[in-house]
Amino acid sequence: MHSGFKNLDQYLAKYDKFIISTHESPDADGIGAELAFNELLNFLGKKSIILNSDPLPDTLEFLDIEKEINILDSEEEVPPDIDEYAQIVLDTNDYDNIGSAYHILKNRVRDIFIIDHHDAGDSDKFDTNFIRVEASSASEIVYEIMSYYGKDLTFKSAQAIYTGMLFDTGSFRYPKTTPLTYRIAARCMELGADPFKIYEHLYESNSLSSFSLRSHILATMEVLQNGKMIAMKLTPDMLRRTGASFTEGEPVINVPLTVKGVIASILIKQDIVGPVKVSMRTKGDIDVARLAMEMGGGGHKNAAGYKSKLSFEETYVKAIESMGRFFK
Ligand SMILES: [Mn+2]
Repeated sequence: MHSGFKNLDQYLAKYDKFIISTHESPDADGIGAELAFNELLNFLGKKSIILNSDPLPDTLEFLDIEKEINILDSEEEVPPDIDEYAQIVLDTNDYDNIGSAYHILKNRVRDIFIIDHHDAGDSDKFDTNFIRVEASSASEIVYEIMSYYGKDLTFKSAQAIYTGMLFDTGSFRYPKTTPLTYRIAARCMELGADPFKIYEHLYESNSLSSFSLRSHILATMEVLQNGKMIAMKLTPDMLRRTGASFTEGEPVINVPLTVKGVIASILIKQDIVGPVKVSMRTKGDIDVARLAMEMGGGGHKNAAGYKSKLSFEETYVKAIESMGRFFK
């Protein structure tokens, strides 16, 4: 059995009140895992609050049936008895990637525990948390944790876990998709998760402004490495012009990989307020997780990213340069 179960067991036994958080710009996996995990904590008789740094995207609002997700954007959201809470972070092991839910709460919560499936490099985070890099998604790990505690899924948690897995596996395609992933998906479906409706919520509910943003991003494409890599930009100016949100632009990074022969896609991006970020998506053996970690970020073998302290244009040039190692 994975050592994470024992670590989590000990952690949960120590405390009665928990704050559940995921990474900034939360995605379907982070949100799905949080909703299911919150249900588990309630089942175990614990008090818990979901507190995230950023609001959930409109496309994911259907998951939050009982309006359990709170945004930590000011001191008012911090529980008065914060010193009695321990924190559980889902779907990231990089503290810098948690945002205000980390920066406002650190040194005030009693402890912090990670449940994640991203590569944590050579760190000792594996020893005391629940990090299973082979898992398709944090949602899949939460499903296993719920089974371990004998907690049956409700419609709400089944839908949340299915959505998290669907999103993180690129609709059950990416390499970490296993027979177990499909078995969990089947169980979620038996409990009412509707594949057609969930897909529609995630991928066929885009706003017109996001479609316009997509056209701006695609227009910046630069073909590199003899057609094997494509680089694109998402700028604050595009967001102002189209009225679309940053999170609506981020998935455009996947589009170049639909082109035959393209094995790497990079997107240099910046929200209206915030740092310049680099996202990388690859196919096959191009492992960008380590590259991202060298730059202070993280991720998976074929999907990773980092933040940059350089200007947008300098970052763009450097990001392309650093990918060169894969094409020697
Ligand atoms: Mn994930």
